[in-house]
Amino acid sequence: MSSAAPSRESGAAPPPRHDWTLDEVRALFDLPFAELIFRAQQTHRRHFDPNEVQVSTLLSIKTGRCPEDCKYCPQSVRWNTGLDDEELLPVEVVREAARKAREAGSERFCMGAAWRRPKDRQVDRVIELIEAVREEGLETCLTLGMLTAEQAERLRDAGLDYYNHNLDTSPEYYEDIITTRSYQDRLDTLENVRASGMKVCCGGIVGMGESRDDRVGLLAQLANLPDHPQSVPINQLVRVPGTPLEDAEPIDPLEFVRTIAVARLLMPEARVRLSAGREAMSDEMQALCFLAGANSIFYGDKLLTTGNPDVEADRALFDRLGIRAAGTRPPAGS
Ligand code: SAM
Ligand code: DTB
Ligand code: SF4
Repeated sequence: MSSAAPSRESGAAPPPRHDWTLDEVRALFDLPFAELIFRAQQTHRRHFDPNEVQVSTLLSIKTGRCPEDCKYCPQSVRWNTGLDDEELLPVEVVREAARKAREAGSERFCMGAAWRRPKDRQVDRVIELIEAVREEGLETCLTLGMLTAEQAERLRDAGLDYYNHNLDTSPEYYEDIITTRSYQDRLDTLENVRASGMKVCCGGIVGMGESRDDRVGLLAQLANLPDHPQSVPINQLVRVPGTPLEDAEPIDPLEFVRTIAVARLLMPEARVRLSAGREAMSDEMQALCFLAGANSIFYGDKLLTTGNPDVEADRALFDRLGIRAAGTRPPAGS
């Protein structure tokens, strides 16, 4: 074996569980840091190459004036965040953005719209966008808000690979954050997406002033879904001026790393995405997150409306850590 080959954990992996109790998840969070990270890294190596990270690019295809009241979100019509609103983007603009993302090395193109739920005629327009992105050779992901079963089936038929819909936080903390759609509404949309056969991208946000028990509750909800989401974005709140959470107490960085590690242990086969908030993280903290089992990021200098590290910074980070983007191969002989 060449010295650059990652050591993989051998032995049969236990089957994924869907019956986690809150006490069990709490006990993982309570482990000494070194023990938690070691276990997470062991689990990670059973299922993934630890030196490979999946990269996706985000584009806001419809920006601002959202009727929902999510307290973290710069796009809610209720908060004055100085955002430039934009109607649904034309297909050629989206195609061009997808082409650039592919040229930069991105594998998946994720499009987000500031809607509560799309109307059927809006789904028609979005299907044209899916087709254009597919023609550029990228995997596709959408996040449009709540979906009916029929809409999910139409998107699946158009070739959509992933649908992102987050639970955001624990059921207990949820009403402190959003009042215009319920936790159950979210579970219903997730069920519609799952039943359509599309892959599910579902995670949450930390650093919103929630307690550790809320982080425990969020991860237990995700892990106890009928199937684990294939992709689990863990967002660190981007504190946008004008939103009610602009002054939220930042989360302790090591507690964030613990959240990643517990997500990896609960959902061993999922891509755990180190999602929003990386601009505020040091290289060292991101390295710890990868060590804890994160293996996906957003790539490109913008998320939906807020900033993200630029491609050069991420290339330099990957080089420092010996990480390569999924879908790329190391040079022969290395
Ligand atoms: N409107 C759709 C919805 O909410 O279902 C899709 C777009 S919405 C912006 C997608 C996700 O972005 C939210 O569920 C939330 O998890 C995340 N998000 C929004 N604002 C954020 C912020 N300031 N910091 C971190 N994550 C954020
Ligand atoms: C997810 O969990 N995070 C992404 C994606 N899914 C759509 C969105 C992050 C948004 C951060 C705030 C913004 O840029 O507007
Ligand atoms: Fe609207 Fe989505 Fe933002 Fe909530 S998170 S306000 S639903 S765009």
